[in-house]
Amino acid sequence: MRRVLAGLLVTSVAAGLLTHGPAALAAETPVTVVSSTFEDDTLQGWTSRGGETTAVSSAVAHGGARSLLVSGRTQSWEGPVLALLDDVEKGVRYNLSVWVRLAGGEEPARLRMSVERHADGVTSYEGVAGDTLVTADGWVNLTGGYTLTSDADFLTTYVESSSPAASFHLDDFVLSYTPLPPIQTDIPALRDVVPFRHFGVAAEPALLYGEHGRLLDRHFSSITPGSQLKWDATEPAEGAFRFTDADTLVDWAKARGKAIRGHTLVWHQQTPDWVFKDSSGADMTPTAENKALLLQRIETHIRAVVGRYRDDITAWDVVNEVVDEAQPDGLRRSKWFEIAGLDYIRTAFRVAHEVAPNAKLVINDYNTNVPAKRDQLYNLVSQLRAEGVPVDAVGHQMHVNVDWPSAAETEAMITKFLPLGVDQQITEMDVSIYTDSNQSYPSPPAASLLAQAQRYRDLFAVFTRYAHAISSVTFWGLADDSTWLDTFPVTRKDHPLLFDTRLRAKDAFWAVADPSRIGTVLPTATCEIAYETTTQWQSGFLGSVRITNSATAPLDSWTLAWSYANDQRVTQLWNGSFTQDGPVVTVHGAPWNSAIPPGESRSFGFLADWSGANDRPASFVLNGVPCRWV
Ligand SMILES: [Ca+2]
Repeated sequence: MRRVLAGLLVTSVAAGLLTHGPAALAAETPVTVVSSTFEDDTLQGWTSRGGETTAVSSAVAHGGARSLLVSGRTQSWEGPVLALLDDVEKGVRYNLSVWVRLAGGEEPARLRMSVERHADGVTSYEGVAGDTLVTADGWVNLTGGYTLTSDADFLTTYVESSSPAASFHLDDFVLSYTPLPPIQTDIPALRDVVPFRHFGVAAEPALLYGEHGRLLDRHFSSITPGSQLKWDATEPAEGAFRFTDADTLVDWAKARGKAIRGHTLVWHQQTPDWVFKDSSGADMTPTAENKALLLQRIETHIRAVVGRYRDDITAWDVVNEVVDEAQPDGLRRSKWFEIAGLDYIRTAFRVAHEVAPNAKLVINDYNTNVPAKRDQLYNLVSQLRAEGVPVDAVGHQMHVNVDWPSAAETEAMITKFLPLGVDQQITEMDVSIYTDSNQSYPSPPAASLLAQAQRYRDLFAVFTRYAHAISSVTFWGLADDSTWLDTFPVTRKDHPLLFDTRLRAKDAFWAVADPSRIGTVLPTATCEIAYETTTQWQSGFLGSVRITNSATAPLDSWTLAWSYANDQRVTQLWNGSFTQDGPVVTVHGAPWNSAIPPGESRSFGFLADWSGANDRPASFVLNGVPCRWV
């Protein structure tokens, strides 16, 4: 499994896609906790991280007439920093947003925004917005989410640059959060209605709080720590074991009587470099000596990690993604394999079984519904079990999409392993709304969400038919507000899970809970927006927007909001009035076009400045309700 990213690039306007009901709508408004505009000619709490100079500047501004200018940098980590400890509450998901621009004459550079946290004498650096190309020609928005998940005694946010010397401006920083509505309690608890012994999600510490924690607790009977038990988290340096984050998840689950899946002991990713260095510190080559050293490291690692949770973790993904059907022998050419051959798998299972004889030991992989891969995995499991290697279960990751695989392919995946008498587990399920890397939807099309529900329904029908052979079903994430698919295989918003970005049950939820109700939560689009750039020139453009009332009731008045992804600024608008706050434009209808009868449309036009790029807004919200765009 790949890493789950905590960061989620959602603006305050886009955060409410597909939520319905008064409670959800009332909670859509973001609450600003901190904002920095520098219009009072002070630093507003910002300081320098190092020896650079931080000062208010009137050379350029994103909003108003002033910005912050950082100059005299000599180190990449030098940059403006703001203390947040007094402003941030544990367990709340915040959005951080700031506009940056290089000082005049600077060569383009990559800037990023991060959080620095100190706790128990340990310093952590957590990314909020990744490296983003910035120039001296226009403002660029850095934005991302952050949740503080443990007590801290120091917490700051800062902006730095890959280019040590670049001087840059910063303006319109906002720290905000959008309160979540209470979770639905009038829907079935999934763990009570599915036939599987364990029904779980991959969890991060941020999911244990507030409404996320309540949703997780209500519907699921098992968790899989998403990244906290991987080798790079538990043994980043040889013999230096670290269990703080894993303990947080394990303790939470134990206190609520939930099962815990361990993920993962041996994988070709997220393994520190030191594991593959020989005794002199050079990269290992395939020698008998190096093989012995590598197997010894596997044994030491597994004894420590599995041993710590011997009484708590009921299943372990002992090895992950070891099959490569393109190889004649079906075995992935990882460093593990190149140095130790199949013995790395044998050793991992043997030691795990010695330490935790009651845990189910799993060989976990993706695309096990592809016949060539499935058959190579079958051959490997057959061989290992014939040798007496304690492989108890096959893990099917099930990272699939709305079009694939079919129920028949999935049934063939399950039935292939039945003769071996092994347990089977669905370990990382999600159903992407995308079927190729070129697609990117500003908001999830209703047809995709319906297809997704039907896919979940068909695949769960197979799992249910073979529930006697499947002890566990786990999703790779809790809700659509945070999924690793937002950045894999490309960056775009995905919606692959059972709950939406506001934690409301989707049709995909009903596909699992009660398929007869699929379609009952499909959004009834009440508005459609046509947004057009009519004319565009070097620094400006002319735009038009048409709003269609597709509901059955008349609209007496309307307020439309959207959020620009680039540095667009509306300067004039007709047939309405407007305000712009950072990227968010809000338009009220003029007296003569504020009423829209059902089925009719009203339009307005505007003039705006742009620089860098002029992408259309990702989403539109009319009177607090997301619209369909056409
Ligand atoms: Ca300003």
